[in-house]
Amino acid sequence: MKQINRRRFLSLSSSSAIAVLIAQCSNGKTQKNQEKFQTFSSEHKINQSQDSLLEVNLIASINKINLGNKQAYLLNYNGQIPGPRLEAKPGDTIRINFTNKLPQPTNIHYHGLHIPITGNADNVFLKIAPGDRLTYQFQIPQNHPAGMFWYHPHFHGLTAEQLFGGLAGLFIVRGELDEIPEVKAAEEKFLVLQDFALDQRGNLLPSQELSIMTGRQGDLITVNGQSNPNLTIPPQGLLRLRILNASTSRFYRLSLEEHPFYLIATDGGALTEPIEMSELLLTPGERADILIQANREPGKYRLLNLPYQRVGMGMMGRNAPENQPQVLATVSYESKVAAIPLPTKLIPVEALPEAQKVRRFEMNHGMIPGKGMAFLFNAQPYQLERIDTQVQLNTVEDWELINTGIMDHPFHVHGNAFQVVSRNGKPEPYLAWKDVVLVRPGEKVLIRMPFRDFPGKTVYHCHILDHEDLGMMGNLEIQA
Ligand SMILES: [Cu+2]
Repeated sequence: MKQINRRRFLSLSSSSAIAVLIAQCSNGKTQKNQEKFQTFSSEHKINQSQDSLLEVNLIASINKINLGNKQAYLLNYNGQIPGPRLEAKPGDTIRINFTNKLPQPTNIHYHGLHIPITGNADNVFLKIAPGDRLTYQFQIPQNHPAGMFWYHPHFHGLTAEQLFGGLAGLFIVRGELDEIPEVKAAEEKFLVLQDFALDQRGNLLPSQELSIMTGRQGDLITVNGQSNPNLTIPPQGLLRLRILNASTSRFYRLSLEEHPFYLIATDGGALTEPIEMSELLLTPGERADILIQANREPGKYRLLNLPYQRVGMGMMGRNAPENQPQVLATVSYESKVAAIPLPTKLIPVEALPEAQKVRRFEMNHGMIPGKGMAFLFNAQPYQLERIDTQVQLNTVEDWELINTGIMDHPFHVHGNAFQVVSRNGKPEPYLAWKDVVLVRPGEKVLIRMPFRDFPGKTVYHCHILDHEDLGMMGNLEIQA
Protein backbone atom coordinates (compact mmCIF):
# COMPACT_ATOMS: atom_id res chain seq x y z
CA MET A 1 0.00 0.00 0.00
CA LYS A 2 2.80 2.30 0.89
CA GLN A 3 4.32 1.77 -2.54
CA ILE A 4 1.11 2.62 -4.34
CA ASN A 5 0.86 5.82 -2.41
CA ARG A 6 4.41 6.73 -3.08
CA ARG A 7 4.10 6.06 -6.79
CA ARG A 8 0.90 8.06 -6.89
CA PHE A 9 2.62 10.80 -5.00
CA LEU A 10 5.43 10.98 -7.50
CA SER A 11 2.99 11.30 -10.36
CA LEU A 12 1.34 14.33 -8.83
CA SER A 13 2.50 17.83 -8.37
CA SER A 14 3.75 18.15 -4.84
CA SER A 15 1.34 20.85 -3.81
CA SER A 16 -1.72 18.70 -4.34
CA ALA A 17 -0.20 15.37 -3.35
CA ILE A 18 -0.97 15.45 0.33
CA ALA A 19 -4.56 16.52 -0.17
CA VAL A 20 -5.09 13.70 -2.68
CA LEU A 21 -3.37 11.16 -0.47
CA ILE A 22 -5.46 12.14 2.51
CA ALA A 23 -8.64 12.11 0.46
CA GLN A 24 -7.88 8.54 -0.64
CA CYS A 25 -7.48 7.47 2.92
CA SER A 26 -10.61 9.03 4.28
CA ASN A 27 -13.23 8.59 1.60
CA GLY A 28 -13.90 4.96 2.47
CA LYS A 29 -13.11 3.61 -0.99
CA THR A 30 -9.76 2.29 0.07
CA GLN A 31 -10.52 0.39 3.23
CA LYS A 32 -7.03 -0.99 3.64
CA ASN A 33 -5.66 2.49 3.74
CA GLN A 34 -7.96 3.40 6.54
CA GLU A 35 -6.50 0.83 8.88
CA LYS A 36 -3.19 2.62 8.78
CA PHE A 37 -4.65 5.79 10.25
CA GLN A 38 -5.28 5.79 13.95
CA THR A 39 -7.07 8.25 16.10
CA PHE A 40 -4.74 9.58 18.73
CA SER A 41 -5.87 10.94 22.04
CA SER A 42 -5.68 14.70 22.34
CA GLU A 43 -3.62 14.51 25.52
CA HIS A 44 -0.54 16.58 25.02
CA LYS A 45 2.73 15.36 26.39
CA ILE A 46 5.42 17.72 27.61
CA ASN A 47 8.99 16.66 27.20
CA GLN A 48 11.39 18.20 29.70
CA SER A 49 15.14 17.76 29.88
CA GLN A 50 16.52 15.57 32.67
CA ASP A 51 20.12 15.62 33.86
CA SER A 52 20.96 18.18 31.14
CA LEU A 53 19.62 16.00 28.33
CA LEU A 54 16.39 16.26 26.38
CA GLU A 55 15.94 13.20 24.19
CA VAL A 56 12.75 12.91 22.18
CA ASN A 57 11.51 10.62 19.44
CA LEU A 58 9.62 12.69 16.91
CA ILE A 59 7.62 11.17 14.05
CA ALA A 60 6.03 13.23 11.30
CA SER A 61 3.08 11.43 9.72
CA ILE A 62 -0.51 11.84 8.53
CA ASN A 63 -3.20 10.75 10.96
CA LYS A 64 -6.78 11.25 11.94
CA ILE A 65 -6.80 13.88 14.66
CA ASN A 66 -9.48 15.34 16.89
CA LEU A 67 -9.41 19.01 15.98
CA GLY A 68 -11.79 21.50 17.47
CA ASN A 69 -15.13 19.72 17.38
CA LYS A 70 -14.38 17.52 14.40
CA GLN A 71 -12.03 14.88 13.05
CA ALA A 72 -9.44 15.83 10.51
CA TYR A 73 -6.69 14.12 8.55
CA LEU A 74 -3.63 16.18 9.28
CA LEU A 75 0.14 16.22 9.17
CA ASN A 76 1.45 16.04 12.71
CA TYR A 77 4.31 15.25 15.06
CA ASN A 78 3.66 12.21 17.29
CA GLY A 79 -0.07 12.23 16.55
CA GLN A 80 -0.62 15.60 18.21
CA ILE A 81 -1.81 19.02 17.03
CA PRO A 82 0.21 21.01 17.95
CA GLY A 83 3.27 18.77 18.33
CA PRO A 84 4.75 17.89 21.72
CA ARG A 85 6.02 20.81 23.77
CA LEU A 86 9.75 20.52 24.37
CA GLU A 87 11.34 22.21 27.38
CA ALA A 88 15.02 22.65 28.10
CA LYS A 89 17.46 24.89 29.96
CA PRO A 90 20.61 26.71 28.88
CA GLY A 91 23.49 24.25 28.64
CA ASP A 92 21.27 21.25 27.92
CA THR A 93 21.99 18.80 25.14
CA ILE A 94 19.07 18.19 22.80
CA ARG A 95 18.72 14.93 20.89
CA ILE A 96 15.75 14.54 18.59
CA ASN A 97 15.40 11.18 16.89
CA PHE A 98 13.30 12.17 13.92
CA THR A 99 11.46 9.83 11.54
CA ASN A 100 9.78 11.06 8.38
CA LYS A 101 6.65 9.02 7.69
CA LEU A 102 5.27 11.64 5.31
CA PRO A 103 5.10 10.92 1.57
CA GLN A 104 7.35 13.95 0.98
CA PRO A 105 10.82 15.07 2.04
CA THR A 106 10.94 17.29 5.09
CA ASN A 107 13.29 18.61 7.78
CA ILE A 108 13.07 20.61 11.03
CA HIS A 109 13.80 24.27 11.68
CA TYR A 110 14.23 25.39 15.31
CA HIS A 111 12.71 28.84 14.97
CA GLY A 112 14.37 31.47 17.17
CA LEU A 113 16.89 29.21 18.91
CA HIS A 114 20.46 30.51 18.83
CA ILE A 115 22.18 27.19 18.01
CA PRO A 116 24.50 25.95 15.23
CA ILE A 117 23.11 26.44 11.71
CA THR A 118 25.21 23.63 10.22
CA GLY A 119 25.38 19.85 10.72
CA ASN A 120 22.45 18.10 12.38
CA ALA A 121 21.24 21.24 14.15
CA ASP A 122 19.22 24.19 12.78
CA ASN A 123 20.18 23.34 9.22
CA VAL A 124 17.42 24.02 6.69
CA PHE A 125 19.47 22.51 3.87
CA LEU A 126 19.01 18.99 5.23
CA LYS A 127 16.63 16.75 3.31
CA ILE A 128 15.00 13.84 5.08
CA ALA A 129 13.39 11.62 2.46
CA PRO A 130 10.15 9.69 3.04
CA GLY A 131 10.85 6.77 5.38
CA ASP A 132 14.22 8.14 6.49
CA ARG A 133 15.42 8.99 9.98
CA LEU A 134 17.79 11.64 11.25
CA THR A 135 19.04 12.42 14.72
CA TYR A 136 19.24 16.13 15.42
CA GLN A 137 21.71 16.93 18.17
CA PHE A 138 22.82 20.29 19.55
CA GLN A 139 23.47 22.15 22.78
CA ILE A 140 21.55 25.15 24.05
CA PRO A 141 24.29 27.74 24.81
CA GLN A 142 24.91 28.47 28.52
CA ASN A 143 24.01 32.14 27.95
CA HIS A 144 20.85 31.44 25.92
CA PRO A 145 17.94 33.65 27.01
CA ALA A 146 14.77 32.09 28.37
CA GLY A 147 11.99 32.27 25.84
CA MET A 148 9.39 30.69 23.65
CA PHE A 149 10.67 29.17 20.45
CA TRP A 150 9.21 26.57 18.12
CA TYR A 151 9.94 23.90 15.56
CA HIS A 152 8.41 23.32 12.15
CA PRO A 153 9.37 21.98 8.69
CA HIS A 154 11.52 24.18 6.46
CA PHE A 155 12.05 22.25 3.25
CA HIS A 156 11.99 24.92 0.53
CA GLY A 157 9.00 24.54 -1.78
CA LEU A 158 6.98 22.50 0.72
CA THR A 159 7.26 24.70 3.81
CA ALA A 160 3.82 26.33 3.52
CA GLU A 161 2.04 23.07 2.66
CA GLN A 162 3.61 21.16 5.56
CA LEU A 163 3.07 23.86 8.18
CA PHE A 164 -0.50 24.38 6.97
CA GLY A 165 -1.05 20.63 7.30
CA GLY A 166 -0.41 21.00 11.03
CA LEU A 167 3.33 20.45 11.64
CA ALA A 168 4.41 22.76 14.47
CA GLY A 169 5.41 22.48 18.12
CA LEU A 170 6.74 24.65 20.94
CA PHE A 171 10.33 24.68 22.16
CA ILE A 172 10.61 26.42 25.53
CA VAL A 173 13.89 27.50 27.08
CA ARG A 174 13.51 28.00 30.84
CA GLY A 175 15.65 30.55 32.66
CA GLU A 176 15.94 33.89 34.39
CA LEU A 177 12.59 35.32 33.25
CA ASP A 178 10.71 32.35 34.69
CA GLU A 179 12.31 32.96 38.10
CA ILE A 180 11.05 36.54 38.56
CA PRO A 181 8.69 36.07 41.55
CA GLU A 182 5.55 37.60 40.00
CA VAL A 183 6.12 35.76 36.71
CA LYS A 184 6.76 32.51 38.54
CA ALA A 185 3.59 32.90 40.60
CA ALA A 186 1.38 33.60 37.58
CA GLU A 187 -0.76 30.86 36.03
CA GLU A 188 1.12 29.94 32.84
CA LYS A 189 -0.77 28.94 29.67
CA PHE A 190 0.59 28.30 26.21
CA LEU A 191 -1.51 29.22 23.19
CA VAL A 192 -0.54 27.85 19.78
CA LEU A 193 -2.64 29.55 17.09
CA GLN A 194 -3.20 27.56 13.89
CA ASP A 195 -5.74 27.76 11.08
CA PHE A 196 -6.93 24.96 8.83
CA ALA A 197 -8.83 24.70 5.56
CA LEU A 198 -10.84 21.46 5.61
CA ASP A 199 -13.64 19.96 3.58
CA GLN A 200 -16.71 18.40 5.20
CA ARG A 201 -14.97 15.05 5.64
CA GLY A 202 -12.05 16.64 7.45
CA ASN A 203 -9.61 16.45 4.54
CA LEU A 204 -7.24 19.31 3.87
CA LEU A 205 -8.34 21.36 0.89
CA PRO A 206 -5.97 21.05 -2.08
CA SER A 207 -3.80 24.08 -2.74
CA GLN A 208 -5.72 24.90 -5.94
CA GLU A 209 -8.66 25.87 -3.74
CA LEU A 210 -6.55 28.20 -1.61
CA SER A 211 -5.27 31.67 -2.28
CA ILE A 212 -1.55 30.97 -2.59
CA MET A 213 -0.48 34.41 -3.84
CA THR A 214 -1.71 36.21 -0.78
CA GLY A 215 -0.79 33.25 1.45
CA ARG A 216 -3.09 30.33 2.26
CA GLN A 217 -5.58 30.73 5.10
CA GLY A 218 -8.22 28.45 6.61
CA ASP A 219 -11.57 29.28 8.18
CA LEU A 220 -11.05 26.93 11.13
CA ILE A 221 -8.96 28.71 13.74
CA THR A 222 -7.70 26.55 16.59
CA VAL A 223 -5.94 27.26 19.87
CA ASN A 224 -3.88 24.24 20.92
CA GLY A 225 -5.93 22.21 18.43
CA GLN A 226 -9.19 23.23 20.13
CA SER A 227 -12.00 25.65 19.32
CA ASN A 228 -12.51 28.41 21.87
CA PRO A 229 -10.89 26.72 24.90
CA ASN A 230 -11.63 28.04 28.36
CA LEU A 231 -8.72 29.48 30.33
CA THR A 232 -9.35 29.92 34.04
CA ILE A 233 -7.39 32.28 36.24
CA PRO A 234 -6.99 30.84 39.73
CA PRO A 235 -7.54 32.95 42.84
CA GLN A 236 -4.08 34.48 42.90
CA GLY A 237 -5.20 36.59 40.01
CA LEU A 238 -2.40 36.74 37.42
CA LEU A 239 -2.40 34.94 34.08
CA ARG A 240 0.69 34.48 31.91
CA LEU A 241 -0.25 33.82 28.29
CA ARG A 242 2.53 32.67 25.99
CA ILE A 243 1.22 32.92 22.46
CA LEU A 244 2.66 31.60 19.20
CA ASN A 245 1.30 32.40 15.76
CA ALA A 246 1.95 29.03 14.07
CA SER A 247 -0.26 29.87 11.09
CA THR A 248 1.16 29.85 7.60
CA SER A 249 -0.19 33.27 6.61
CA ARG A 250 -2.90 34.41 9.00
CA PHE A 251 -2.26 37.44 11.20
CA TYR A 252 -3.85 37.68 14.65
CA ARG A 253 -4.80 41.04 16.11
CA LEU A 254 -5.44 40.03 19.70
CA SER A 255 -7.48 41.75 22.35
CA LEU A 256 -9.06 40.57 25.62
CA GLU A 257 -12.36 42.18 26.56
CA GLU A 258 -11.90 44.81 29.29
CA HIS A 259 -8.33 43.74 30.10
CA PRO A 260 -5.07 45.29 28.95
CA PHE A 261 -2.08 43.10 28.13
CA TYR A 262 1.27 43.57 29.83
CA LEU A 263 3.91 42.40 27.39
CA ILE A 264 6.90 40.86 29.22
CA ALA A 265 8.74 39.07 26.40
CA THR A 266 8.91 39.08 22.62
CA ASP A 267 10.35 36.53 20.12
CA GLY A 268 13.85 36.46 21.57
CA GLY A 269 13.14 36.80 25.28
CA ALA A 270 12.37 39.21 28.11
CA LEU A 271 11.81 42.97 27.91
CA THR A 272 13.42 45.37 30.40
CA GLU A 273 10.02 46.13 31.92
CA PRO A 274 6.39 45.26 31.14
CA ILE A 275 4.70 47.30 28.38
CA GLU A 276 0.97 47.92 28.64
CA MET A 277 -1.07 47.47 25.46
CA SER A 278 -4.75 47.25 24.61
CA GLU A 279 -4.17 44.97 21.61
CA LEU A 280 -1.36 43.00 20.06
CA LEU A 281 -0.66 42.07 16.43
CA LEU A 282 1.07 38.71 15.92
CA THR A 283 2.24 37.94 12.40
CA PRO A 284 3.23 34.37 11.38
CA GLY A 285 6.12 33.04 13.44
CA GLU A 286 5.92 35.76 16.10
CA ARG A 287 5.52 35.07 19.81
CA ALA A 288 4.33 37.20 22.71
CA ASP A 289 4.51 36.58 26.45
CA ILE A 290 1.88 38.63 28.28
CA LEU A 291 0.51 39.03 31.80
CA ILE A 292 -3.17 39.66 32.47
CA GLN A 293 -4.52 40.80 35.82
CA ALA A 294 -7.85 39.38 36.94
CA ASN A 295 -8.98 42.65 38.48
CA ARG A 296 -12.28 43.33 36.73
CA GLU A 297 -15.71 41.95 37.66
CA PRO A 298 -15.42 38.15 37.99
CA GLY A 299 -16.83 36.48 34.89
CA LYS A 300 -16.01 35.34 31.36
CA TYR A 301 -14.09 37.47 28.89
CA ARG A 302 -13.43 36.69 25.24
CA LEU A 303 -9.98 36.67 23.74
CA LEU A 304 -10.69 38.17 20.32
CA ASN A 305 -9.03 38.19 16.94
CA LEU A 306 -9.88 41.65 15.54
CA PRO A 307 -10.11 42.33 11.79
CA TYR A 308 -6.85 43.14 10.04
CA GLN A 309 -6.16 43.77 6.36
CA ARG A 310 -2.78 42.50 5.20
CA VAL A 311 -3.15 42.70 1.42
CA GLY A 312 -3.99 45.57 -0.93
CA MET A 313 -7.62 46.19 -1.81
CA GLY A 314 -7.44 44.68 -5.29
CA MET A 315 -5.94 41.37 -4.15
CA MET A 316 -8.06 40.19 -1.29
CA GLY A 317 -9.90 37.26 -2.91
CA ARG A 318 -10.50 34.40 -0.50
CA ASN A 319 -8.36 36.12 2.09
CA ALA A 320 -10.67 39.09 2.47
CA PRO A 321 -10.43 40.08 6.11
CA GLU A 322 -13.27 38.94 8.33
CA ASN A 323 -15.12 42.09 9.31
CA GLN A 324 -16.27 40.73 12.63
CA PRO A 325 -14.03 39.86 15.58
CA GLN A 326 -13.55 36.12 16.04
CA VAL A 327 -13.48 34.44 19.44
CA LEU A 328 -10.25 32.52 19.99
CA ALA A 329 -10.58 31.56 23.63
CA THR A 330 -12.46 32.50 26.80
CA VAL A 331 -10.73 33.70 29.96
CA SER A 332 -12.70 33.28 33.18
CA TYR A 333 -12.26 33.84 36.87
CA GLU A 334 -14.62 33.55 39.78
CA SER A 335 -13.20 35.80 42.44
CA LYS A 336 -11.46 39.12 42.25
CA VAL A 337 -8.29 38.65 44.26
CA ALA A 338 -5.49 40.52 42.57
CA ALA A 339 -2.98 39.37 45.15
CA ILE A 340 0.00 39.29 42.83
CA PRO A 341 1.18 42.69 41.59
CA LEU A 342 2.79 43.06 38.18
CA PRO A 343 6.57 42.90 38.13
CA THR A 344 8.08 46.36 37.71
CA LYS A 345 11.46 45.24 36.35
CA LEU A 346 12.22 42.26 34.14
CA ILE A 347 15.62 41.65 32.52
CA PRO A 348 17.62 44.50 30.93
CA VAL A 349 17.79 44.24 27.13
CA GLU A 350 21.32 44.85 25.95
CA ALA A 351 21.83 47.96 23.81
CA LEU A 352 23.77 46.97 20.69
CA PRO A 353 26.83 48.90 19.48
CA GLU A 354 26.72 50.89 16.23
CA ALA A 355 26.61 48.75 13.10
CA GLN A 356 29.74 48.13 11.02
CA LYS A 357 27.72 47.79 7.83
CA VAL A 358 24.32 48.77 6.41
CA ARG A 359 22.50 46.66 3.83
CA ARG A 360 19.26 47.17 1.99
CA PHE A 361 16.61 44.52 1.25
CA GLU A 362 13.73 45.41 -1.00
CA MET A 363 10.68 43.15 -0.76
CA ASN A 364 8.18 42.89 -3.60
CA HIS A 365 6.72 40.48 -6.12
CA GLY A 366 7.00 40.48 -9.88
CA MET A 367 6.97 38.46 -13.09
CA ILE A 368 10.02 36.32 -13.78
CA PRO A 369 10.40 35.41 -17.49
CA GLY A 370 9.53 31.75 -17.97
CA LYS A 371 8.50 31.29 -14.34
CA GLY A 372 5.52 33.57 -13.84
CA MET A 373 4.81 35.39 -10.62
CA ALA A 374 7.46 35.20 -7.93
CA PHE A 375 8.20 36.88 -4.62
CA LEU A 376 11.51 38.67 -4.48
CA PHE A 377 14.28 40.16 -2.40
CA ASN A 378 16.08 42.91 -4.35
CA ALA A 379 14.25 41.83 -7.53
CA GLN A 380 15.54 38.23 -7.38
CA PRO A 381 13.72 35.01 -6.53
CA TYR A 382 15.48 32.47 -4.29
CA GLN A 383 18.17 30.21 -5.72
CA LEU A 384 19.55 27.37 -3.63
CA GLU A 385 23.15 27.75 -4.78
CA ARG A 386 23.47 31.53 -4.75
CA ILE A 387 24.88 33.31 -1.67
CA ASP A 388 22.94 36.54 -1.41
CA THR A 389 24.42 38.04 1.72
CA GLN A 390 27.85 37.47 3.26
CA VAL A 391 28.55 38.71 6.76
CA GLN A 392 31.45 38.34 9.17
CA LEU A 393 31.07 36.48 12.45
CA ASN A 394 31.25 38.77 15.52
CA THR A 395 30.07 41.88 13.71
CA VAL A 396 26.90 43.96 14.00
CA GLU A 397 24.93 45.06 10.93
CA ASP A 398 21.97 47.30 10.19
CA TRP A 399 19.52 45.95 7.64
CA GLU A 400 17.03 48.27 5.94
CA LEU A 401 13.91 46.31 5.04
CA ILE A 402 11.86 48.12 2.44
CA ASN A 403 8.48 46.92 1.21
CA THR A 404 7.73 48.38 -2.22
CA GLY A 405 4.80 46.02 -2.85
CA ILE A 406 1.14 45.90 -1.90
CA MET A 407 1.09 43.12 0.70
CA ASP A 408 2.39 42.94 4.26
CA HIS A 409 5.56 40.84 4.58
CA PRO A 410 6.80 39.58 7.97
CA PHE A 411 10.59 39.30 7.66
CA HIS A 412 12.36 36.46 9.52
CA VAL A 413 16.02 35.56 9.83
CA HIS A 414 17.34 32.26 11.14
CA GLY A 415 19.94 31.74 13.85
CA ASN A 416 20.35 35.24 15.31
CA ALA A 417 17.84 37.62 16.84
CA PHE A 418 17.77 41.36 16.06
CA GLN A 419 16.42 44.61 17.48
CA VAL A 420 14.15 46.98 15.58
CA VAL A 421 15.84 50.40 15.49
CA SER A 422 13.21 52.43 13.64
CA ARG A 423 10.18 52.30 11.35
CA ASN A 424 10.04 54.96 8.63
CA GLY A 425 12.71 56.84 10.57
CA LYS A 426 10.70 56.85 13.80
CA PRO A 427 12.71 55.28 16.62
CA GLU A 428 11.25 52.13 18.18
CA PRO A 429 9.92 53.06 21.65
CA TYR A 430 11.61 50.22 23.56
CA LEU A 431 14.38 47.64 23.10
CA ALA A 432 13.27 44.10 22.34
CA TRP A 433 14.74 40.97 20.80
CA LYS A 434 12.88 39.88 17.69
CA ASP A 435 13.31 37.32 14.93
CA VAL A 436 10.22 38.27 12.90
CA VAL A 437 9.30 41.85 12.06
CA LEU A 438 6.38 43.07 9.99
CA VAL A 439 7.19 45.34 7.04
CA ARG A 440 4.05 46.97 5.65
CA PRO A 441 3.68 48.30 2.10
CA GLY A 442 5.58 51.57 1.75
CA GLU A 443 7.40 51.01 5.03
CA LYS A 444 11.14 51.05 5.77
CA VAL A 445 12.10 49.10 8.88
CA LEU A 446 15.66 49.32 10.18
CA ILE A 447 16.86 46.35 12.22
CA ARG A 448 20.20 45.83 14.02
CA MET A 449 21.62 42.35 14.25
CA PRO A 450 24.72 40.86 15.88
CA PHE A 451 26.15 37.72 14.26
CA ARG A 452 27.44 35.66 17.15
CA ASP A 453 28.88 32.23 17.85
CA PHE A 454 27.82 30.23 14.79
CA PRO A 455 29.32 30.46 11.29
CA GLY A 456 27.78 28.78 8.27
CA LYS A 457 24.99 29.16 5.78
CA THR A 458 21.37 29.86 6.64
CA VAL A 459 18.41 31.87 5.31
CA TYR A 460 16.17 34.90 5.77
CA HIS A 461 12.69 34.98 4.28
CA CYS A 462 9.12 36.20 4.41
CA HIS A 463 7.19 34.26 7.07
CA ILE A 464 4.08 34.16 4.95
CA LEU A 465 5.41 30.78 3.94
CA ASP A 466 3.79 30.73 0.52
CA HIS A 467 5.84 33.83 -0.25
CA GLU A 468 8.96 32.02 0.95
CA ASP A 469 8.17 28.97 -1.22
CA LEU A 470 7.50 31.32 -4.16
CA GLY A 471 10.92 32.92 -3.90
CA MET A 472 11.02 35.47 -1.10
CA MET A 473 14.08 33.98 0.60
CA GLY A 474 17.81 34.62 0.52
CA ASN A 475 20.91 32.69 1.55
CA LEU A 476 22.98 34.23 4.33
CA GLU A 477 26.56 33.13 4.84
CA ILE A 478 28.18 33.94 8.18
CA GLN A 479 31.95 33.72 7.69
CA ALA A 480 34.21 32.78 10.57
CU1 LIG B 1 5.40 37.91 2.27
